[in-house]
Parts: sequence; C-alpha cells; structure tokens
Amino acid sequence: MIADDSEMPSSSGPTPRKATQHKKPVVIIVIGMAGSGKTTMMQRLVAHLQSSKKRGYVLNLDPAVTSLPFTANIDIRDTVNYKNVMKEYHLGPNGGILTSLNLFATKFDEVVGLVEKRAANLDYVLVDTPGQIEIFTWSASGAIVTEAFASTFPTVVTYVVDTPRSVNPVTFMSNMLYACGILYKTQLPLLLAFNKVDVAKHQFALEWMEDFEAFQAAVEGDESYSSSLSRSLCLVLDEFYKNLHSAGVSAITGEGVADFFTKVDSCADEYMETYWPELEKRKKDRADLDARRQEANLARLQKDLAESKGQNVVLSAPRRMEEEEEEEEEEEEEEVEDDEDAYGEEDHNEVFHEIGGRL
Ligand SMILES: Nc1nc2c(ncn2[C@@H]2O[C@H](COP(=O)(O)OP(=O)(O)OP(=O)(O)O)[C@@H](O)[C@H]2O)c(=O)[nH]1
Ligand SMILES: [Mg+2]
Repeated sequence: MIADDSEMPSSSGPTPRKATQHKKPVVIIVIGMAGSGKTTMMQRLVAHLQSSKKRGYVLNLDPAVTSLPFTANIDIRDTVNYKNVMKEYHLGPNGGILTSLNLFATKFDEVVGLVEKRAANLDYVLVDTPGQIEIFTWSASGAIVTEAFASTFPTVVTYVVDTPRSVNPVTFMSNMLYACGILYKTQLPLLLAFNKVDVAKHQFALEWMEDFEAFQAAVEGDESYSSSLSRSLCLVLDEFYKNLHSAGVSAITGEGVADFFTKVDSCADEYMETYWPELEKRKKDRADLDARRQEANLARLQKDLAESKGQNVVLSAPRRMEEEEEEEEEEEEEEVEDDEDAYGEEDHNEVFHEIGGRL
C-alpha cells in the first residue's frame, strides 16, 4: 500500500504519525527525468516556504541551466564554469555537466559546512539537480552529494514524475523502474511527486500502484513485448510500491504543495526511524574497531616492555605499522599529484572558483 495524498479518495495513506520527530533542517533532493518540472517545482516549493513563514535554503546543482526562476543560496554556476569545462577538457554537453558536478563534489564538505552553520535557523534545504537524470543518479558525484547530506541531516529524495506523459502504461512503468533504481541506490526515503496534475490527475497512477490487476487491465489487448514485460513487472514492483510515499502536485498552480510538505515530514520521520540508527550503528562499529586496534597496540607495547626487562624497547610491530602508514601516505600523495597533472592545475583553477553561500 502506498502512502499518498489524503485528498485522493482511493488512498488509504500511511499510518498516522505522532508529532514530527525529525531534526532540522530536512534536505529535499529533487530528481526527475528531463522536463518533468524539477526547476519549476523548486520555484513553487520556495514560494510556498516563503508564504508559510518557513525557512528554506536553496541549492542549484545544475551547471547548465541558463536562468533560474528562484534565488539560490548556493549555485554551482558561481563555482564551476560549465562552458569553460567543456572547452578545457574537450567535452560534449553531458560530459561537461558531469565533470562540472565532479569538480563541485570535491568541495561538497564546504557546502555541507555552510548549511550546518545555518542549520539552527532552517526548516528545509531544497536541492535542484541537472536535467540529465543519470548524471546525478549514476555518478560518483551524485553519490557524494547525497551521502554528504544524508549523513548530516534528515534527507528525502523527491522523484518528480511528468504525470500527463505517464498516462501511457509503458512510460509509467519505465518511470517506476527508474524510481526503483534510485531507491536502491540511495536507500533514502523516496517521495514520488506526480507533477503537472493541472493537466492530468494522478488518480490512475495510484490505482495502478495499489492494484496490479488495474495496471494489467490497462495494458490488456496490447501484445507488444514491452506491454507483456510491463505486465510481469507490475507484480514484482508491488513490494517497491509499499516503500513509497507519493503526492500529486502542480508546480504551476501550486495545487497539492502543502500536502507535499506533509509527506516530506513523514519521510523525514522515516529517515530518523530507519536510516539514522543504521548510520549511528556504522559510526559506532568504526569507533569500536579503532578502539580494538588501540587496545591491541597497547597490549603489544606492554608485552615488549615485559620481555625487555628494563632494557631499551624496540617497538617492532607498531613501528612497522607506522612505516607502512607513511609509505601509504607517500603513495597517495604521488597519486594526487598524478591526478592533478591529468587535469592540469592551471586549467582546474580557470573553471573552479571558491564556494560561497548567500544568506
Ligand atoms: N502544466 C504544467 N507545466 C509544468 C508544470 N511544471 C513544469 N511545467 C512545464 O514543464 C516544462 C519543464 O519544466 P522545468 O521546470 O524546466 O523542468 P526540469 O525538470 O527542471 O527540466 P530540466 O532541468 O531541463 O530537465 C516547462 O515548460 C514548465 O513550464 C506543471 O505543474 N504544470
Ligand atoms: Mg531544471
């Protein structure tokens, strides 16, 4: 059963939660197919926050966008010049966007630092991503950005669906498979935003997700390969739909936006219940491992001292470890130098500027 818009009659919705339990701010990463309405939706979300006296911080991670309909606090275009990246590295448009994002990702800890500084005065952080979805979802930089946020703040991924285009069952299935891939890759709460409901209501999508027979009926009579594949896939995706929240919105008219934020809060609570404890556990495991290593070193030291019976001690094992560490560091430094040579340090400076956040 999916967690959906309470206005929708057929939706049974999630188990109602108590008061919001998540910490703040909540990061909303907006992802979606090209033209699904991510940027327009960002504009709508920003306007909604302003009118409801909530405090938002806005990031643009699309280096190729020519004009933004909202003011971004941090804009990748202030740091990386996408056109210069294309020229300097002889890249096409997609390679240029990918490399710009990679360059920006190397400094993403600074971005998180800027947000952390303002965290006490923020309710939401909104993040717009490049139009070419795979550049964000299947790149190392996309993973760096997502993980940097997710390890610091409650983070929700919003997958924007072009609802009128998804009326076609095969297109709908392709979109759901993509959303499924994002859920697997990020392991974060996923909120489907069925956008453009001013053109086509998303009721059909809710029905297809709640009742696989309804979806099968929609592709009935179509014997093409993709339709019969969609029929089989809808059974498999049943489990995936159970982990989803969804809301119908119109970025143009503002319909459903208030409900969208209620769903975001619900997802943030889910993050605190499932993702956060997992993250804490990983941190604790790492700390335990460090403590065990320290204990082992201490035991070795005590053994050496006991064996030496007051003579000078040669701390063989820990010393070996230190030497190995030094060697590793030297190797790493060499690798970094090689990487810098590959990109060319001067070129790097020409396209890359200091990251700064606007208040
Ligand atoms: N009718 C309607 N049109 C919309 C809505 N949201 C976006 N659009 C239109 O969809 C088109 C694409 O919108 P964008 O916001 O640029 O989409 P995007 O996903 O950011 O696009 P890229 O970044 O290029 O991938 C524009 O013409 C918008 O006006 C909506 O809710 N309703
Ligand atoms: Mg856009």
